[in-house]
Amino acid sequence: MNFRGIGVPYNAAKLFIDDNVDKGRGNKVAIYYKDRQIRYKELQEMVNKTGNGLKQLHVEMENRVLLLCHDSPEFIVSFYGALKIGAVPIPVNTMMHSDDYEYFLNNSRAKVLIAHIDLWNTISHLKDRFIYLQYVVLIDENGFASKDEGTLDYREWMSSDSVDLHAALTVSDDQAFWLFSSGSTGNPKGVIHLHHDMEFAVNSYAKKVLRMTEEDVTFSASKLFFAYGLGNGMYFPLGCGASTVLMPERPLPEKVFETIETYRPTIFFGVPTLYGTMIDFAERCGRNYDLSSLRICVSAGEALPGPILKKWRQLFDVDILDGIGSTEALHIFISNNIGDIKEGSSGKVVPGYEAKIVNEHGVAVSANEIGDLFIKGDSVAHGYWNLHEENKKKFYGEWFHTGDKYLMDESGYFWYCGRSDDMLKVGGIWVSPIEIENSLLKHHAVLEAAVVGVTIENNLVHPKAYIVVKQGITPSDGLKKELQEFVKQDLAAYKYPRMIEFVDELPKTATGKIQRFKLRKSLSSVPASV
Ligand code: 3UK
Repeated sequence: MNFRGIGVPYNAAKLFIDDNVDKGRGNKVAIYYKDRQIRYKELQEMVNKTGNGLKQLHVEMENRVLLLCHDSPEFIVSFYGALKIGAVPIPVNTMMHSDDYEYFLNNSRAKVLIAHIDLWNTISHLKDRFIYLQYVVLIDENGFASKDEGTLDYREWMSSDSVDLHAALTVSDDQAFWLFSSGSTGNPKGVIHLHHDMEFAVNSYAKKVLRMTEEDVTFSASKLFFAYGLGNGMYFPLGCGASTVLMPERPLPEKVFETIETYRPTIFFGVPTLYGTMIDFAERCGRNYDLSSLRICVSAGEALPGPILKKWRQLFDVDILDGIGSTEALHIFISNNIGDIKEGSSGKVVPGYEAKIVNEHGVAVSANEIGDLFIKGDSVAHGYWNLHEENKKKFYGEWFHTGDKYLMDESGYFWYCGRSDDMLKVGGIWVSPIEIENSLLKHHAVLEAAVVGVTIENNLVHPKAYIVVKQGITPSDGLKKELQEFVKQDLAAYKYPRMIEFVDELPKTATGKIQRFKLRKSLSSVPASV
């Protein structure tokens, strides 16, 4: 029967999961995880069971499902299971402070949470504050041992369901998934992506820049809950019928090296800080790690310093492609290319996207002039959830305002010049100076605080706090340590200020706004070791 208003069916789960089986890849390994190998056919069955399981929990089209998961087959299965029934999965950062999950759950109004049990245990004390949450499904690889009443065992929950599931009649412009992006004033923004966005990113960056094929095996040290990791480790390989290696542990250099040696991926994805620490580790331990399986490495999140690229090549004989992407754009839209790498630059516009650099009047600047970077392309998000004013500031018709300062040279290479706002990228993760300042201000000794990024070796950034202490308090090294510990406890630990300087006053505007640019300026004349 023909019903009006339904549109042409398009469902990303069909494309990324079912199509692989239909194309004869049923027996091919889709996921390597610890000692498990999950083939496409099995993956499809798990996705269908999970989709059916969600339906049993009364999840309907457009309902949100929050995923608080380590990198694992269950992450991928839950993501596509939700998509297949037209629901909207929202993977979230596993390293946040417990309060942040109250925000994610309430802001998204997710009905169901699928979580690894260790992560749930860190937030379950807040469960009375999750006002829309109805069901909690827990993944516990050591057998189910949840003490929380009403929680469901993932394995048991999905095992009883049918392996058959028809994709919901979503269309290409339906909401597919959200990713939370950190805002400069502290509150994360729900970035809404549509069903067609992943396919667009696969056909542009993954296929045209990385030249990914079904022969590839990907390994992303950046986790799946980041927009970067989500493509690298999930929808790029699945979209090309390739295989992905998932590593649930923290990406420490030794573990990352071991994982590459064990699974022999062909493409590796990391952030500049990780490449830096891996080089350092390899040099210190004097071991020759075998990275010969890699045909290319990728870096994103922040600019890749030229010296890191050079050293990596020297040690491992493989190139790193730096490219800039964002949560809003979904993935990388300006990138270096295989055989065409300009050290220190972000490269050229990825086929399928357009970029422009404009001045404060919106007029395009000439070559070598710094301006604001705008990009255009079909993977750019639909918008932010419930942030009407913010949407007006960032989404200009077809163009997205990245918030980055860039210049393009005469040869079309793009060079990163910094953020338009004060946000810091520390180890590839956004850190809001305001959030750190607010945390420091909770400490009894702190009168005022201002946080800026300090460029350390290799152009990497660390948060530094300038602090004015309250009267009667004597600044000391002991107090510095205490303040660092305090922030580690109050916020996600990675946000603590690596350096602290006590000052008599902070530079401010007449209206009392802290002038962070002045602090940054004073820093540029200070030796890098401070
Ligand atoms: C900065 C870079 C210089 C830039 C991301 C690849 O990082 C990602 O997404 P986020 O939303 O942050 C976006 C912002 O990060 N940035 C990212 N890459 C670079 N600056 N050189 C780079 N190579 O300020 C950008 O606006 O966390 C990266 C793929 C998907 C992503 N979401």
